[in-house]
Amino acid sequence: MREFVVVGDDFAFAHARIEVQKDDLVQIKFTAKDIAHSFTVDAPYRISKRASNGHTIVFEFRADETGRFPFYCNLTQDERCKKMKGELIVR
Ligand SMILES: [Cu+2]
Repeated sequence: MREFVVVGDDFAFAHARIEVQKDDLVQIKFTAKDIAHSFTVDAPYRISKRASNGHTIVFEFRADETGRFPFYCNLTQDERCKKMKGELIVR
């Protein structure tokens, strides 16, 4: 299993780049530090996980599609969440 720590804070992600191999099982520990944020990836992965401020959530998925997929925060509480961008790269 490939494990990644992603923190959403001050309208950015760190790590903003997650690089794995096809068929890896990927575990993300996602913390929203300042306010609530989400970790969202559109099709084909269709992941959307929301963490409340100060909380960490853990989830897993199988990286079964190759390509480069943006991840972002889809919450609308603050306009600046739109600036939050990262990339999932599956080779
Ligand atoms: Cu956000």
